[in-house]
Amino acid sequence: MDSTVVIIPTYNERENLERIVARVRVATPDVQILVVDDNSPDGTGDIADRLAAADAAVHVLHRTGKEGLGAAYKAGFAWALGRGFGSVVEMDADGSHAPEQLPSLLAAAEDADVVLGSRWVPGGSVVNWPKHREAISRVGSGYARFALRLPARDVTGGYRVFSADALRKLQLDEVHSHGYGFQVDMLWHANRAGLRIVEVPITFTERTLGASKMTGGIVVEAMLRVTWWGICEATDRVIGRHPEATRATAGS
Ligand SMILES: Nc1nc2c(ncn2[C@@H]2O[C@H](COP(=O)(O)OP(=O)(O)OP(=O)(O)O)[C@@H](O)[C@H]2O)c(=O)[nH]1
Ligand SMILES: [Mg+2]
Repeated sequence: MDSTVVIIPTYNERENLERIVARVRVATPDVQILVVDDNSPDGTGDIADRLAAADAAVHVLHRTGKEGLGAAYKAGFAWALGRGFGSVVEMDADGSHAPEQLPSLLAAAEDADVVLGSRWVPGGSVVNWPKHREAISRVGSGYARFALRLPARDVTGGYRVFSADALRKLQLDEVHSHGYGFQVDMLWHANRAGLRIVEVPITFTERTLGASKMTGGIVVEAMLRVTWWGICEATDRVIGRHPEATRATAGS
């Protein structure tokens, strides 16, 4: 089956969920939606159940408690792969990722294993983001890109398309990050797996409803992790254990 599912992780997104699901359904009527809710105290899971009952294209995965974005996505990926979807989209519930731009990401996915919605390529932008958030994101992205030699400008974004084959090659059980570092971790593994990664410009709009789950601690944790991965990456390259080197040897 070559169909697509959009995974929307939710934690306390009561004000946003119905609207984002409706926008996805209008922008891309052929894709399915999976809401992965971590037992949100605000009742988001009940809203998701109601939407799923009213529309056969909407599905819900209830998890017992908040375990972070990475754990929610990994559960969603397993659900999608188990049902034979051909591609899987990551999208936030808070409206930062415009469903109206999904067709351009899906078009790019025809020739790529991984498509990154990107704020930091020509044509990409951020709307209503405080300057300090933009600075943190740009510096964090630049640092991770440099430390891990990632072939992209926006390495922390969460609006992405993965082919099912890409997810299978990625070795998801080696992606351990739960919080903000998850997106970087995924991209790092994708690059090490030799996958074709392309960026597509997006307009990222700051949430207007609900609360951010981002904290200073999450940013610091992500920076420390990236530094450690950067050391692993550099060491692997020096001792010739890097997958790129192994592939080059196997191919020659
Ligand atoms: N299931 C689940 N979803 C989560 C969890 N943490 C965050 N999310 C969802 O992941 C998406 C991104 O989280 P946000 O709080 O928007 O994080 P962010 O986009 O980095 O921060 P802002 O830009 O301030 O909104 C949203 O849809 C959240 O509801 C979690 O632990 N479990
Ligand atoms: Mg957000």
